[in-house]
Amino acid sequence: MERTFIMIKPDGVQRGLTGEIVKRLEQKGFNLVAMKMMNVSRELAEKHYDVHSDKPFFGNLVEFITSAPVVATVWEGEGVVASARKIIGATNPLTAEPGTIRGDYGISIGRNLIHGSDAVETAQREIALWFEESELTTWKPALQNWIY
Ligand code: 3AN
Repeated sequence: MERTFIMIKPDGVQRGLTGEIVKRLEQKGFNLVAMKMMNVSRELAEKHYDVHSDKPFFGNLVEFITSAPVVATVWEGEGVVASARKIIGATNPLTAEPGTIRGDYGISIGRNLIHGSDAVETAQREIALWFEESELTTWKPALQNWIY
């Protein structure tokens, strides 16, 4: 089954949106298989965002993500990578559709509340970067037959 990495960023945690964000993904029918609150080291932040290392906002991005705790999660389900990106909404919260997490709760591109892997291969890389294999559970909700 497909998996994706979703991180509630420091602004999402500080604004008390952790429960709301988890709720939206849970109620869609996706299966939460790992979750931890943590401080992010500079090394982890730089690795996570290494595709942006030459961008002008890279320094601020690393500074921000290491500034306060985040909630790192892994979700499982059919098509979860692309579907979670839709639920999250466009990178710029001002252009993200209402009904998406960023569209409903954000204003600034530098404070867009949540990260979601952008492709299946990226998700595999990010899950391995953020979680030990032993932290990933494998369980199936009893309701699964009513979702698929
Ligand atoms: P997404 O998170 O929607 O996949 P990316 O991967 O393009 O977006 O960007 C990663 C993160 O970098 C974004 N979540 C945002 O916080 C930050 N970012 C992207 N573009 C900008 C920008 N022009 N100015 C400031 N921060 C940015």
